[in-house]
Amino acid sequence: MRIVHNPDHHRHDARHEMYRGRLVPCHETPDRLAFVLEALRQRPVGVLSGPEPVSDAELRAVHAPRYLDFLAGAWEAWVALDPANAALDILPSVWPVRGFRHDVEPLNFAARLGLYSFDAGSPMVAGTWAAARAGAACAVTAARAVLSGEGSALALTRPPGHHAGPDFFGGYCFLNNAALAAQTLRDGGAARVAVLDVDYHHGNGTQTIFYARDDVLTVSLHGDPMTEYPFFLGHADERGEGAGLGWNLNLPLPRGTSAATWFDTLDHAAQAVERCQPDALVVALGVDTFEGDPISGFHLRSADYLRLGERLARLGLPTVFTMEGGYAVAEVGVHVVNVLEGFEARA
Ligand code: OKP
Ligand code: ZN
Repeated sequence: MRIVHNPDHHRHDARHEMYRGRLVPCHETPDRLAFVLEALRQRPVGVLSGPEPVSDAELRAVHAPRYLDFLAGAWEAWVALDPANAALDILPSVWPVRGFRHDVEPLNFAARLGLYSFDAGSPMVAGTWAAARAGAACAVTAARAVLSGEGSALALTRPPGHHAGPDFFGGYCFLNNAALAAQTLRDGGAARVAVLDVDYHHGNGTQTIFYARDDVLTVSLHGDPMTEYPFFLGHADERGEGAGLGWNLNLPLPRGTSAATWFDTLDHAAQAVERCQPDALVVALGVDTFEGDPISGFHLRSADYLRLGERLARLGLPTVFTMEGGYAVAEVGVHVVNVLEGFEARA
C-alpha cells in the first residue's frame, strides 16, 4: 500500500470553532495526523511518500474556479481588513439562505466568506490554503498510484474533505479529497468509480459534487441528519438526480447505533458498491464512529477497525483511502492503521 502524507498539514492549525455561542478549541487538530504517523512507525503497513504537484485544472474538475480563487486569497483579504486580524482565525458569521442571490459575489469579505461556507465551525488560518492544496495533491497522487497498478493507497491528510462541495467549505473541510481522488480515477481510465463514506457524518460535499452524474456512485453511512451534523442533507430519500438518479445511496443510522448494526449496514453499502461494478473504489475513511469519539454517537471499538478493513478488502477493488474525521485524537492512529492492516490482510 502506498501512503501519501501531507507535509503541510500542520499549517492548518486553527484555535477556535464556534459552538453554542462560545469559541471552543478546535477538534480537528494537527496531532490527529501525528498519531497516525506514530502508529505507522510501529506498524509500517505501507510505503510513505510525499505528494506530487496537483494542477489548477485538476482542482477545477471538482471545484468552481471562483471558489478556489476565494480560498487562495482569503487570508490576504482578511489581513487587509485590519493588520491585527493576522493574530485571529477567520470564521464566517453571515450566510445567504433561501431567496438570497448566490450568483453575485459581493465585494465585502465577510459576505464572500458566507457565500462560500455553511457553518461557523470551520476556521481558516494563514496556512489553510497551503495545507488544503497539499492535501488535494495527496489525494490525486494516491489515485495516480492506484492507476499505475498499486493495489491501494491512502491520502494521509488533514484538513478532511468530505463536507466540501463544488463551491463551499464547512465541517472542517475545504477541498474534497475523496472527490478529487474519484475524478482522477475517472480521468485515468476507470469507467465507473464508487465512493464509500464510512465517516460518522454524512459526506454531503461528495454527494453534491456527483449528484447528477452516472459515472460515480456515492454511498454514505452516517448519523441520521435529523439529529446529527450536517443536518440538512444525508436522508435516505436522496437518490441522485437526472442521469445520476440511483447513483447516490444514504444509509442514515440513529445516534447510539451499535457496532453490530453498523456492520450490517456496511454490508448493504458494500453490496450496493458490488452491484455498480466499479473499476475502482474511494473510501472516505473517518474513524469518528469510535465509541470514545467526543462529537459522535456510534459504538465501534478499536478491533472493529480491523474488521472494517477486511470487509472493504473483500470488494476486491483498487482502492484509494482519504483520511476524514476522528476526534478521539490519541486513538485515531491505531484505528486508521487497523483499517489498513485489516485491508492488507486480503489474500
Ligand atoms: C467533520 B467530519 C461539535 C460541532 C460539530 C462539525 C462536525 C464536523 C465533522 N462541537 N461540528 O465529518 O468528521
Ligand atoms: Zn466526521
